[in-house]
Amino acid sequence: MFSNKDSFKECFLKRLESMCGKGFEESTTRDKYHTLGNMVREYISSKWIETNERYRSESQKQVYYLSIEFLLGRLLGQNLLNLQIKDIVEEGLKELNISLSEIEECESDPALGNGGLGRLAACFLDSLATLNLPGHGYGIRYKHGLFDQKIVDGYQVELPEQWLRHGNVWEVRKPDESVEISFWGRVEASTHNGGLTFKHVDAQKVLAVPYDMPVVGFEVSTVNTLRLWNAEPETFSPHQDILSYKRETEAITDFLYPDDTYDEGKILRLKQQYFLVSASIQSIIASFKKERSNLRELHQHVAIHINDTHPAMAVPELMRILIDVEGLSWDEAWEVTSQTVSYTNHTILAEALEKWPIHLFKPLLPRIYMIIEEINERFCAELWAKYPGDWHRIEHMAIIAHGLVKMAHLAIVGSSSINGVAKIHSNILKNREMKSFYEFYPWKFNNKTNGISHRRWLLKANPELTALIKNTIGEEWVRSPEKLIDLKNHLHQSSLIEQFAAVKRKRKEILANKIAEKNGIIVDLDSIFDVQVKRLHAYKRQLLNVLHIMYLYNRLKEDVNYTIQPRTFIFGAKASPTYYYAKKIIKLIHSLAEKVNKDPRVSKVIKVVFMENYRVSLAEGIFPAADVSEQISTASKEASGTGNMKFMMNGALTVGTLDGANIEMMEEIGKENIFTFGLTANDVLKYEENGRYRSMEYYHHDQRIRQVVDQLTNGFFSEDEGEFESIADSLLVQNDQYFVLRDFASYIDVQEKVGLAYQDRNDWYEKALINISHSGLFSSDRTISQYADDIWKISPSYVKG
Ligand code: 8GP
Repeated sequence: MFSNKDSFKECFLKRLESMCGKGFEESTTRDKYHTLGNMVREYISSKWIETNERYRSESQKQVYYLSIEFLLGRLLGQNLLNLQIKDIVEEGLKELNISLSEIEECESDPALGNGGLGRLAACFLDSLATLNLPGHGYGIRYKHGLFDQKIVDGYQVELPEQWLRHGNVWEVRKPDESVEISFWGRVEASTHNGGLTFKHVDAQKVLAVPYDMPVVGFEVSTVNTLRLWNAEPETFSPHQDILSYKRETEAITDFLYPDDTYDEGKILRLKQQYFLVSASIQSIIASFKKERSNLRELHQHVAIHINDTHPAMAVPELMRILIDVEGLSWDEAWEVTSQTVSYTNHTILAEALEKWPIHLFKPLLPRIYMIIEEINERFCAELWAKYPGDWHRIEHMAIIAHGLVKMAHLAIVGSSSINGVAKIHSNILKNREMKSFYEFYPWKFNNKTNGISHRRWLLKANPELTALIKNTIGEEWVRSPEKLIDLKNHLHQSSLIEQFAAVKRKRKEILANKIAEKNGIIVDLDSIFDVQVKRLHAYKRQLLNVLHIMYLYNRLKEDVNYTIQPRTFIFGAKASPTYYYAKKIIKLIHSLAEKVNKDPRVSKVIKVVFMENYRVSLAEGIFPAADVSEQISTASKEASGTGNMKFMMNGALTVGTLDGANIEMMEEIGKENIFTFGLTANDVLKYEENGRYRSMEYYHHDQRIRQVVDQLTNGFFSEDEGEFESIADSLLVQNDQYFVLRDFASYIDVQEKVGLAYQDRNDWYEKALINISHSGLFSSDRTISQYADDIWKISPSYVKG
């Protein structure tokens, strides 16, 4: 191994030859990436082994974080940084005439997630390792992660993502630790010692093979594990049609979130969920049993966290293993299970709350279904005892009702803790969405406001800002991000403001170059970089942003004397492949960009840019360059948001509704350092209850609204007047479910304020620095410490001596 620049160089050259079978001159950048990646993984391995041994010898309580998504992003740069060998490597490579950043570009971006929930899981892993907490991730090794987005004529086209095409240097396949998963078949009951026992027979068996990836803590010796399961056929399978068995099996881990519009897709999704859960629980129990034998004590040594409802079958699966395999009684197993499992809810959107039709569930997972039935019966009996005769309430709270298995109810009943992801969201859960459960189990409910890893979103993404902060307040904040608050003591220094302005400009320049290269659009560095990057969804209201730009366009066209602070509107978003409305919005953004950017006069003042294939690696270049962060969801709908925190940490000012964590950001920085607008969550909830909102009234009474809405269908954008009719319909015919028109005027007002505020340069940058100085609160280290103390009851494990 290497310990300095020279030994690194020597090692690297030798390894390059032996790994790639080529001389240095002939090797490609990818060869170099693979060589370096392998060296780094080797560098990690002794710490990895040591960490596992330490956990074993100290008998520490472990937490296992089960998640159907881990949106990791590239690992090479982050690992180098966390291992503190980035400088050695970068300098060594430079002397060999190789650029580290070029090598990093070669790494594919593991996109094993859709958005917020998956990226949160990745930040959590980073924090767990850095805080020396014994916590590991369990997920699925999808062959194809979230699709690659191509834009063709303004339309989104999806291409299969291929992160494994060139192999994955970080993973270690562990076939010896494979486990069997059973689907289909039936349950056989028999009597044993006077009691009934159950066996799942005639099942189709599938092998779950673990691939372990190291999770390297920052500047510590802890290396935790992310275990990703791969589905493989069993070698000696008695199946007649071996080919279709193989195909069906491999399909389980082929794609992230297959389309579940049709039943076949639903079954596949359900299979994925059970596959993840069963493999993980079996593996957890196996490692528990290596050290101990009394499973009645499992909850004292193990915590299992379910990230949203996708892994909710952890509850019946753990019950199954404890009862059918380990011989515990129902009551013993229930005591252990309900104290081991905890659950986070990430959304209140009805379409995301999973409900499985019994007719699909029961044949696929007969024993699991039986156990859920029993949990449900016992739970309903408890309800009956507390609310005798209140059928309505019991029906509403039951786990199985109306032909459906309700996964959120299962998760709540089977968990010791249920948390939301921002204060407002947790309150909505308690007072509305899950009110009846809160009344029944008040002690289970709590809040854990989300956080982000400042190591990825500041140290790695924005080295220029990192250096400036270190020069200003020293380095303590790197380990303790709450210390960023010290920046506030330096705000009076005009040199700090100037230096920050220079950093921002540099980062805008880097992004502008990328935009020029990818989109062929030249943007003005003096313009406000106004950014909305996130998944495309009606509730996130990219449409409100678009309508505002249309309004500006109209003003600029109609009044030659109308002046505004120049702006570059930047979008990045993927739309779910079958979400037609969202795909139309992407097309609309492109049509608007075409109109604006091609107009000789308007384009001098505003530009519209859509950045293709938004993903973690692209995001790392966008957040540091932003002046304005758009967080404009309909109040009450965005559970927390985490992009808002990434922008804040990089010194962008938020234009936001009083939704999710925006509210807590405002409480931290003060009203004067954020631009809020629009309905509050209470306003929205009231409207939803009383049904008094009429979008048509806003259309009729506000000429500005009428003009932009009409432009959606009057041929303003395209010859095909029907192109955006569905969007116009969503606003008028369907009464604007997300209150876009209701918030339009307020949004225009606040955007005007933003434009004016930007003109006072000093004041703007001071506000930006205030945002940065308070962003430590939104570090995932804070969030994870709270989970560790309040929910999992785990403590750090340090190397002795
Ligand atoms: C997201 C929430 O929308 C976002 O507000 C929050 O910050 C993030 O989770 C992390 O807590 N929710 C999801 O990504 C989500 O619900 N995804 C499931 C539907 C797949």
